[in-house]
Amino acid sequence: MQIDVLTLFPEIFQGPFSVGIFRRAVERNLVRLNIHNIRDYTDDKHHTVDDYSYGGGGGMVLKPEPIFEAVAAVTSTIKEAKVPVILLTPQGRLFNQQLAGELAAYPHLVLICGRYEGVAERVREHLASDEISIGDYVLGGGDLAAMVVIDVVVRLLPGVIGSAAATEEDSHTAGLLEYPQYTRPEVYRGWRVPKVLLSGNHAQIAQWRREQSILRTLKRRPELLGKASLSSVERRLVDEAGSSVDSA
Ligand code: 9D3
Repeated sequence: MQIDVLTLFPEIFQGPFSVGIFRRAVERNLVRLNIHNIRDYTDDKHHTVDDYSYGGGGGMVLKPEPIFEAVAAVTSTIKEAKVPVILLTPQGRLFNQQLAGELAAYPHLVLICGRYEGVAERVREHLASDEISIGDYVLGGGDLAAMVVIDVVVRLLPGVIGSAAATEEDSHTAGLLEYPQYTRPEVYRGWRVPKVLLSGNHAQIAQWRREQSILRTLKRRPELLGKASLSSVERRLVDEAGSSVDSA
């Protein structure tokens, strides 16, 4: 997958993507990340990227011209007919794992990061194919939102996460919170590891973990259980525990 990002702050994309899983994915040519400075696509002496809002009030608005020019420059090098051009904006479709899955199916993405008080409406109307928000809180700009989207999408690309087992486990536990995890020592400051985990009985361990996941989800994020795929036995566990959620 190739990802092109248009931003006013290219520097902030350097850190997170030069380490760990993402870096390895780049080295193995599973993903290519190109960061473009919107300011490079201005043609006036002062490289102006923003302007006042028609009608007055509010703050500055990102001008349409540099963003249109930048997208044209990027897409002119791409052969696919339909490249999603995604505007990160608080007004967008709420990002989640499902939307990440949809984006991961494209060979190419273009992400536009806004700043200031907003992006010219004509970018929204006539350039962006999609608008995405990462949650109901106010960020300083779209850059961190784009980085979140990239992080989540790239993990879904084939071969990026090492083992098929990990991805399979993810789908098995989809929609549930994680079970408690323990490592050595067996007793730390008097806190013991649950006995079942030391038993060596893998079927029993799997069952305990599954149950912990379900009960923890019920207690902390009950709304997730609607979409999770549970067996009829597990549904009954939820219904029984649900009437006394404190026990979870
Ligand atoms: C009073 C109007 N403000 C909207 C709440 C203006 C405004 C504030 C901050 C407009 C943009 C921003 C910067 N945020 C983003 O560009 C952004 C964002 C976000 O703030 N939250 C969640 N997802 C996203 S995606 C892009």
